[in-house]
Amino acid sequence: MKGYVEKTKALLLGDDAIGRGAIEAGISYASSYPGTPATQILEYIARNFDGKAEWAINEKVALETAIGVSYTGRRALCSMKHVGLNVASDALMTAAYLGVRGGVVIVVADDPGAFSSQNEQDSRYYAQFAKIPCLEPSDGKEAKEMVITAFDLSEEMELPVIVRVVTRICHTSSVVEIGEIRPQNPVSVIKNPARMIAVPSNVIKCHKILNEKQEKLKRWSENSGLNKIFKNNQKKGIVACGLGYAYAKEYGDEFAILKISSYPFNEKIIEDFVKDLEEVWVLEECYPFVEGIVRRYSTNVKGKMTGEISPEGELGPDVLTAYYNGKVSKTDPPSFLSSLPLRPPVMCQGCSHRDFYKSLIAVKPTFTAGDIGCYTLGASPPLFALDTCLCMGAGISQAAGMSQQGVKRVAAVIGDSTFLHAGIPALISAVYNKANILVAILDNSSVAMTGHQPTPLTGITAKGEEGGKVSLEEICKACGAASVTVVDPLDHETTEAVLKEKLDSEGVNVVIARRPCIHVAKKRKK
Ligand SMILES: Cc1ncc(C[n+]2csc(CCOP(=O)(O)OP(=O)(O)O)c2C)c(N)n1
Repeated sequence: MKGYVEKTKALLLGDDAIGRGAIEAGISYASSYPGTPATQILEYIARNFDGKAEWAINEKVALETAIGVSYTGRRALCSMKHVGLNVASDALMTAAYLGVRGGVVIVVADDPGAFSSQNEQDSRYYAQFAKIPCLEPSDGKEAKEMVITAFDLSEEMELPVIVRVVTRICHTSSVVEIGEIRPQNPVSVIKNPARMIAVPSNVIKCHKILNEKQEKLKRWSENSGLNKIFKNNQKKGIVACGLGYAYAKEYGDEFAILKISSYPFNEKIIEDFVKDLEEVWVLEECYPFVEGIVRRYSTNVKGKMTGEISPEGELGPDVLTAYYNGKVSKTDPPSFLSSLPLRPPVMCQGCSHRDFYKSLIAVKPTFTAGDIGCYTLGASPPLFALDTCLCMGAGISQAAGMSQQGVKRVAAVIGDSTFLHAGIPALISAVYNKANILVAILDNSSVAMTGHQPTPLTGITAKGEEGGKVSLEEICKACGAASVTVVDPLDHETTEAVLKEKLDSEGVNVVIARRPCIHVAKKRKK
């Protein structure tokens, strides 16, 4: 096990602690798609767990596979970054209706401050939307314990359970207790159509069962001890959710604290807490999810809805001090960050994406729809080579949309992993609807952006073993591309000539710019 280990204690990164929690909970399976800040959870499990730990092709597949494992009666962990839950949400909403057998825990890592993400959405709304429980730890130590609790809760309620963490928990280390590893559940396959087949004749009954669980879930929160009041005659108080509790403790003498770690909860605890308080703060990362509830029980609330705390960005440990010193305005970054130099990401020296962009710029597309990965940095100066970036897989569809309105010489640029994740349906749709676009797939043999994870194109698994291998050229041909041409982006002359020809051609033409990421190439040489 990586990290400093002393008898039954270890200093572990938050993500590693979560991975350890899942192993101790007796999982039989773990699945994920890379995404900062959640990536290391699966990497830790792949290194330290003898059973199956897999990179799925996207988050929806990861969750669906976990549900399949649950149908064998065994426990499965599924981890992802917050926007990954958007992709998995179709499976999640109905899985909540049908329920699970073996425990299914979904660890979702939100990214307040959007340090490495396309937005700063709040996953607690997904738990509420799906009517399932959500546990929210305040540090890595709690995260490990809550993953174990979440598996027990999942099996008790027969529901998937979300554990919501944030960047500062995933990427900071804390001392965790190393516990025993629970034996895995035995495999047992039981057919139960009424709870496994979401057809109209079943879903209303399933919805009723889900609705009936809601009161039970609130009672569970109440009895769990995870939501707790610390009050000692103070006149001011803080409702602290998840990481907010770590910040609230900084003000623990002067402020009473209500720690919230389990949703849904009985609102009586809020009512009891705010009674007699002259000032109530709500510290929660991302959106004012709990603040809206607190405002129903007190008129003395300070938080994101009234601007005492910035509704954008992350909180930071000095959130209240900054307010009392008159330093907070809605647009300021947290004051503890303003003292640090900005370090925007840049393309690595020698990155072949830069070579590709040189050729693309030279052939002057009318418009270039981009996507998400290291190659998104091509949108920045001095290249200015991309005109859009929305979500994974969107570039091909956006380019097709422009082409359908008669815009000529439109290009889409997408990475190999992003293409497999969400680009294939977009490519098929563009072919089917007769778009005229150039699709450039930058194949660098890895998911470089998130730390060089392997892809099915490399045929290497999350555990570094040999897996099945798929061919990018064959996929593109099977999708009906008018042509598929492979170039080496370092060969500027050929790349430029091919791009020029394909930009002016009819149909959907795919150009694969293939060159392993320099870091992957270095590792392979070693
Ligand atoms: C739904 C979703 N899942 C995960 C991510 C995290 N993520 C950003 S880019 C990317 C893939 C990058 O790999 P690739 O397309 O091969 O491009 P590269 O970085 O290697 O150039 C991932 C996994 C995300 N932004 N959105």
